[in-house]
Amino acid sequence: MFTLPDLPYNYNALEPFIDEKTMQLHHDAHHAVYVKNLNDVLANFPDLLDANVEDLIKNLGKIPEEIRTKVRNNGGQHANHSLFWVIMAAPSQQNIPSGNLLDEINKNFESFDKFKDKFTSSAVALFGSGWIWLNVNDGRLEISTTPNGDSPIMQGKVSLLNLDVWEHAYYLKYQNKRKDYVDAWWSVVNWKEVEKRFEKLI
Ligand code: MN3
Repeated sequence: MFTLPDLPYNYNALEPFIDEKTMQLHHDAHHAVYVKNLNDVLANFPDLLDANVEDLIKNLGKIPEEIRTKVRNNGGQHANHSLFWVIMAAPSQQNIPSGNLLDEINKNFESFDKFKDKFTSSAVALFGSGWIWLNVNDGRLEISTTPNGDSPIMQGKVSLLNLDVWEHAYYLKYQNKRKDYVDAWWSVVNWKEVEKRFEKLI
């Protein structure tokens, strides 16, 4: 069975950038439902219920066709949110990455500010619901977007960082002002965790 991971901090830890009520609903209602739906759709497939969610969505071609779309949507969203919670943390002094990750960002995007601008514009430009990602693809860093619950894992990529731009992630506090949400979100990125994920790959 798949289980809803606990948040690694309190619901109000990301205030004032992301509000307590949004975090509570986002985790306890939205993410919980994706996990429940995934377990329900796999109820008759015990082998798949034992899988790791990342392996599950990496190999969608092996999922029986009649349940594939539901596994893609709910498995994708389970994996996406599980990453999203841990790459955020209470606002700290460390607002930018350091070490090897910063070097690599500078190499691929010229500077951290240019990286941030590009990521932010991708987030603002994405039509409808979806996610923005920082991936390692063929040994290089790239920014990508996915619609709905899709994940770069489905394309064989590894992600270091993601941002949820579904309206449920920001509507209570920011309404239609997605850019304000994205600008605020940079203050709660957990660069230590993102660096840790990068170090594991190199
Ligand atoms: Mn969400």
